[in-house]
Parts: sequence; C-alpha cells; structure tokens
Amino acid sequence: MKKIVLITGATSGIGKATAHIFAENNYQLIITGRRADRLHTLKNELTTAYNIEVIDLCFDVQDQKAVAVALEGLPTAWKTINVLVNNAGLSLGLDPIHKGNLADWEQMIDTNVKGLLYVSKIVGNWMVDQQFGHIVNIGSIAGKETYANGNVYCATKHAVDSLTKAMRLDLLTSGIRVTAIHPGAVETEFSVVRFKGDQQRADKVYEGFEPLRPEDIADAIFYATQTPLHVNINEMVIMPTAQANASTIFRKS
Ligand code: NDP
Ligand code: 8X3
Repeated sequence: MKKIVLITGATSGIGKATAHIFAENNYQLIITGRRADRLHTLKNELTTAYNIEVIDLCFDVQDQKAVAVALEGLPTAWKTINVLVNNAGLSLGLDPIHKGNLADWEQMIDTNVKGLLYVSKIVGNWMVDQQFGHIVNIGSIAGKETYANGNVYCATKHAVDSLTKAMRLDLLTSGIRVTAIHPGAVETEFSVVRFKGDQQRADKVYEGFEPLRPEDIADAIFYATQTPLHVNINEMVIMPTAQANASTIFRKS
C-alpha cells in the first residue's frame, strides 16, 4: 500500500513543488487549494508522469464547513494519511499597524492560523486513531522574527510556530511526528499575492540576489518526512545564502 500525503495549497509555489517530490517518490496524493482548474491540471500532470493516484479537493481553508465536508468525504482508505503538509497561506499588504487593512488581517488570520487548525483537527484525529503520522507546518522566518510592517503576517506565523510546539506536546503519546519548516525569501506567487497583483513590486522583492526556489523547500519537507521513525526534525529555518535575517538581504544590484 502506497503512503498518502495531503498537501494544502498545492496549486502554486511550495505546495506544488512538494506535490511533485512526493509524487516522484511514489506517494498517493491529496492536493488542495481554491483554484479548481490548477488542481485538475496538476492532478493530470502527476498521474501521467508518475503513475500514482491523486485526489484533488477544491476548498477554502478559511471555511470550516467546507474543510470538514471535503475531508470527511474522502474514501475511507484515503483517510489513512501518513503526511499532512499544512502549507496553504498568504500575506496581504506591508503597512504599518495603524494603517492596516482589516479585511487583509482577517484573511491572513483565517487562512494561516484558523485554516491550519481546521485541517489539523480532522487529520490529527485520524492520525491519533491510527497511531502514526507526520504533520509538517510551513511557518516562516516571519514566525521567528518580526519585521517592520509585517505585523499581522508575522503574528500568524508566530502562531504557526507555537501551534507546532503545541501539536508536538499534545500528539506525543500517539507517536505522531511534528515538524515546522521556516523559509526565508522563496520566489513564488507569494509577493504578487501580498501586493495584490502588482507584479513590478513583487519582482523587486527578489531583485539582485538568488532567492530560494520552491523546490528547495520541498526537498527539506520531504527529507524531514524520510528520517527513521524515532527521529523527529523539530524545525528547519532555511534562508537564501544572500539573506541573513528577515530584513537583511545582500543585493548585488
Ligand atoms: P503561493 O502564493 O505561491 O502559494 C500559496 C498557496 O496557498 C496556493 O496554493 C494557494 O492556493 C493556497 N492558499 C492561499 N489561501 C488559501 C485558502 N484560503 N484556502 C486554500 N488554499 C489557499 O505562495 P508560497 O508557495 O510561497 O506559500 C506557501 C506557504 O509558504 C505559505 O504558508 C507562506 O506563508 C509560506 N512561506 C512563503 C515564503 C515565501 O517567501 N514565498 C517564505 C516563508 C513562508 P489557491 O490560491 O488556489 O487557494
Ligand atoms: C515569507 C517570508 O520575509 O516575506 O514568509 O515574511 S517574508
């Protein structure tokens, strides 16, 4: 029986690269996201390239009911999940706290924190019943440091850091492994989303240095899940070589 991985936010960036590496390594995949067309395309790519089975579930992690309907609707055999990658997330805006946009704050909290919780509660219960599993939470350097104007995004990623530690404690006696991966700058759709479609502003984020690629983070996620069962990688903080901390990047141009 092939192992099963569930990846949230698989339509782009880190989640999509993670889907590829698990597929290459013969896992069965459950891929999720809000963009159904992208999920279908990825499903076709993966099933054709790697001869594996893939289920695509289109839902918004902010919607508690939609999360429950989608996950509870999985065929029973697919609920034996070996690896959950809580990757869906986003940043919106980069403004001082007194100028923040309330709707952006709500969306970041509802996605990065509450969405992660909704998925983890359901899948975590299945893992406790089966007494195995591995939860990988995608945090950020923004969950380790707070940078100017990063306020609410940083707070949500600090929450992911804290929830990772909480999961490790609460799931300890069930043999479930819990890992956080905290990347620095990764070139994905992240900045286009943060700047609401302003591609020029997004491009500037990655100018003059070599950012991480989504595949770099996918490699780390996969590595963390392949260690012997008695080994838990608690966390990895992974930065571009040109980035020293959340706000210090050496740009050559
Ligand atoms: P992308 O924007 O490329 O991908 C984000 C993914 O999250 C997409 O698949 C998107 O799918 C999904 N997503 C966003 N909101 C929701 C939602 N409400 N419901 C379901 N899925 C959602 O960015 P990245 O790949 O960079 O981001 C992945 C994770 O990595 C995020 O948690 C991010 O915070 C984190 N991260 C990113 C870094 C970076 O520099 N890029 C650095 C550190 C951490 P869809 O739109 O189809 O719903
Ligand atoms: C993404 C990295 O530095 O833009 O989480 O917050 S950063």
